[in-house]
Amino acid sequence: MSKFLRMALLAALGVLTITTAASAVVPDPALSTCSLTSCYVLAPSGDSVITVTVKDQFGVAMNAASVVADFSGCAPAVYLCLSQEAGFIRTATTLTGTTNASGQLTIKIHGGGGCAGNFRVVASGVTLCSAQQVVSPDLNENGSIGLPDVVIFTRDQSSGNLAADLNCSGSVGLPDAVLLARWQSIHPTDPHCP
Ligand SMILES: [Ca+2]
Ligand SMILES: [Ca+2]
Repeated sequence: MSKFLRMALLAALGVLTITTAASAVVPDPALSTCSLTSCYVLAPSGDSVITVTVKDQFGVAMNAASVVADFSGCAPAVYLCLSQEAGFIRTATTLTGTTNASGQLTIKIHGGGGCAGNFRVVASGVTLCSAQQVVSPDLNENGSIGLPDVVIFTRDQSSGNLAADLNCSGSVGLPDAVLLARWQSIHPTDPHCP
């Protein structure tokens, strides 16, 4: 092998190594941030906003990373309204958006229903955070907050069903009833859930 050919092969190998390293950049949950806690309140008005900042294993903000709010671990008890915020793609159980140049994304989810399951926020295939309980003031999953929800709430309060634990306190009581009344007063409906 000539000296020239050997140098050319080494140079090509170097490019290949660099390319492989660059493609291996993935989100690092330890360096990223996510505001989702263990209990999430899902409402037609999308009040419970989740904010994420996606960073890779080098601590560098990831621009244009795909971030999925994944309710598949909760389906079919949870529904997502047919209309969502601009820039998001909806399926029956997921809502997908894209980070900005700072690696940030604000996720406002319009939906209802609740479950004890696994709701995850996933960036480029890596789980950033998760909630084991999803609750909702829209207890009958019809896209609005009204009398039927109050009826179900009363039943859940009697039975201790945490589906009505609207303040994620671990029990159903007066504070949750106050929250439901407030929702019914301020956000009984939303244009995203006709
Ligand atoms: Ca309802
Ligand atoms: Ca509560």
